[in-house]
Amino acid sequence: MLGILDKGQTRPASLGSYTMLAPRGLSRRSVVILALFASFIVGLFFASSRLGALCEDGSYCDISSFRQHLSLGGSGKSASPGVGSTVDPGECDHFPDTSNVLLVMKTGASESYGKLPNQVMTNLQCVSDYLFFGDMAQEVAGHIVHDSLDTVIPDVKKKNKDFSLYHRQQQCPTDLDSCNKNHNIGQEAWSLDKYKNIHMAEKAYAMRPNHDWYLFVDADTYVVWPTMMEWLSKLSPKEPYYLGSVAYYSNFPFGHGGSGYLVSQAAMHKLFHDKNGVANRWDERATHECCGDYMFSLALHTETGVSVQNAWPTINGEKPHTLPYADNEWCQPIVTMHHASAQDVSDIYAFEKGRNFSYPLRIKDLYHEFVENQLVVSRKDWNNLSDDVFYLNRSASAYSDWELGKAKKVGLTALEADAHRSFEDCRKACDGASDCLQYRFWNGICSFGKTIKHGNPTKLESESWWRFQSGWNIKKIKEWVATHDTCGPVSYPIRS
Ligand SMILES: *[C@@H]1O[C@H](CO)[C@@H](O)[C@H](O)[C@H]1NC(C)=O
Ligand SMILES: *[C@@H]1O[C@H](CO)[C@@H](O)[C@H](O)[C@H]1NC(C)=O
Ligand SMILES: CC(=O)N[C@H]1CO[C@H](CO)[C@@H](O)[C@@H]1O
Repeated sequence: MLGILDKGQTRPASLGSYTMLAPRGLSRRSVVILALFASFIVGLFFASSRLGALCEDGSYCDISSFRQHLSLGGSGKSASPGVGSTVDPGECDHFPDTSNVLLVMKTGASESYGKLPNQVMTNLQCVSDYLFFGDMAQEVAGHIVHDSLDTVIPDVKKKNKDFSLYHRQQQCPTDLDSCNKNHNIGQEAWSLDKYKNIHMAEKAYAMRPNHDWYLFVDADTYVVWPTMMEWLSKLSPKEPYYLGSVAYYSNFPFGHGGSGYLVSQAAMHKLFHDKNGVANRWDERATHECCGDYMFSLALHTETGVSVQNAWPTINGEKPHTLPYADNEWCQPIVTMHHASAQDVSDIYAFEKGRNFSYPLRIKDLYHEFVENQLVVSRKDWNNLSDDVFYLNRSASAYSDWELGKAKKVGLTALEADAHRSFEDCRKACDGASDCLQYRFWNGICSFGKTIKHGNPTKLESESWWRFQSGWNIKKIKEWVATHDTCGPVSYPIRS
């Protein structure tokens, strides 16, 4: 008791004064110490319960993931960053609550260092929960990448040259770039990739069994979260959904992986709940099939009967400079883009932030932000992707069946008949055709584009015959935009 008396109270004058003084002493130091102790206990309790929650759903129970979890807004009930976050205050103010979606991002060890840190620093800052899967266990700038292939049947991995990259990576005694330098890494990474998709879905579901939606994307996919969350709020995860941009392999439909695909809780539950080794049933088959996104569709359909539903162009494989800006897409909402470089991801995120993460983001919004001010009358060594109608002289070069198939052969106007002669003739023909907005000249082919596309620089060829040149009819494009720019209420794909 003495210890907590005020300095001047070392000698209790009397029992009476002591009992009078004691409460005063307690109300100062003792209260401070008790309060400190109590908050320490509460803090411990809180921390262990959060750790417990993390461990239960199969995640890592170490301190770094606990800290990461806190900084991502805990279990994601709030979009605002938590204590200890490196996210700027206010960054997530207008960002939607994404806590019912698990983002599963696929990468490979040869690209993960180049792509993941940029995603984490931009578009994933305010996302509540995500997992990275690759072809090797890694820690990239403090973020865990899980090996999706460690559970592939050992016999399939053995003596299979698809796995040579996998084994080499694990034995690499220096940085991976050096180990991969003298190999055809693009081809090797592609061959290994097809084994990942079903395994990473199975692992993600085991680690996080309770999300409403599972969104599978690549490391170069941009996700438009505000628009996607609005769309998903209209669909029930209790229905077995598998939504994507449909592609076909041997006539079998699947959701294109780079565009991303969404799988509802009900579909994931049918595929994986209370089952063992679902992914392993497909390992052998993958050795003689083409791709992982196709394998996932095949597995899901075979095991559950659920088929992909087409959500294109909302789920999209292009990005602002390669998207066609066309009648049927202009007003549509967009929630994914593919082949997004680190700069694309950073730029599109800055654009979204600048509009306070408002929704919907329509395809036309990307045109106005990224393309409109870049269009010029013509560009040399540039492919504007115009390929709707071709004009060519079939005896002037060795044209492919595809090119000959696109060529207009009958009923040519005088301008069209001359279009193949030069870039200038091609321009005149396009100017004279009411539906031609842009054109490209290359290999003696004049091609018209009836939609707006920006495109890419091309290799500088020494022979002028092989140099690309592209042109835009700015006046007609402006008129087209003006007549299409008013959109009605937004229409999301797939109705429940
Ligand atoms: C974004 O929100 C802030 C307030 O939070 C407001 O001042 C600003 O004008 C908004 N910007 C846009 C483009 O809506
Ligand atoms: C087509 O190409 C051939 C071979 O180069 C040439 O002789 C002919 O004049 C060309 N025709 C036209 C219409 O350009
Ligand atoms: C990306 C793309 O569409 N590239 C095409 C550009 O045009 C040339 C010539 O027609 C085609 O060969 C490319 O495939």
